[in-house]
Amino acid sequence: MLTPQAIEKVQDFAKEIRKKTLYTIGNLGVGHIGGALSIADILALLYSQEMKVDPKNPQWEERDLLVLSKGHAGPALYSTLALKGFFPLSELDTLNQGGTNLPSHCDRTKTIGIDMSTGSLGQGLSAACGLALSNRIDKNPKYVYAIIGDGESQEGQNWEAAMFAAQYKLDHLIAFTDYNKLQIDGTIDEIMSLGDIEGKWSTFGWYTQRVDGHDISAMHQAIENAKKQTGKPSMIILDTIKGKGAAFCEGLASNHNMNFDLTVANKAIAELG
Ligand SMILES: Cc1ncc(C[n+]2csc(CCOP(=O)(O)OP(=O)(O)O)c2C)c(N)n1
Ligand SMILES: [Mg+2]
Repeated sequence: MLTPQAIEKVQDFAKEIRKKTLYTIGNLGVGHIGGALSIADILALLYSQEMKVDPKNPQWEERDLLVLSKGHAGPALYSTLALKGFFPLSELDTLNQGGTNLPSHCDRTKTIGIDMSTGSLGQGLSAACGLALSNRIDKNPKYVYAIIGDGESQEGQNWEAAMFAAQYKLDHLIAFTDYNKLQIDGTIDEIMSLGDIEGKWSTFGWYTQRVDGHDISAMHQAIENAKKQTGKPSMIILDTIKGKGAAFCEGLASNHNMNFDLTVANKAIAELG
């Protein structure tokens, strides 16, 4: 269990991630703000409490890995990595500009601290399975974490990965579904409902939990539970709000890839306190 002080620290980190993400996308003028803000809390928890990482030694063999399969949320991960000291905060000013190390979608060949290139939805969980299996073959006990979108879950390749991970008993793979109920064109339920999403993952052989994706303590407990499982991969469904924490976009179906400038961003940053 995390102490109240530890929870507060993670919450503060999540707030800083939200502020930097708002700044970075506002500075560029356009970006995937909704899906970036919905994962700020899980990123803060992973990078401050759960993952073994060393910003001074980003290729450390024993580090845990993250596959941000919904690679369009890259700016939230870049903010997290910059705040952790993987690269200078000033690099955030270059998001998606010519010659940048920070493209709009994650690229492991460009950005220090990014473990897998993503952005073509549906592929990240398969990559995470491969990493988890190869770590086991190498007798390296590190964990592989993956974050997939709820709209992304409609991609069939996820379900092939689901079968694979269960078949190979990938118990050092812990995946999250960012269940923010929205995709590009509207709600998940009106476009292609995930139905009984917990039942689906359980039936595919995964240890499945569902928690509030903005509740640090509940997510930490779920990760602890997942680590205790042997012989099964874990899926943690996170109930989240797309655009969480910024009044101008929170919960809006139109917040997927939004145009907004620094005036709007700075107002939202000030409101976060
Ligand atoms: C294979 C593929 N098809 C389409 C896209 C374009 N695309 C980018 S984000 C997105 C919607 C994803 O929705 P969801 O997974 O719910 O993400 P979030 O709500 O977190 O933004 C789409 C269709 C893509 N990146 N890859
Ligand atoms: Mg979504």
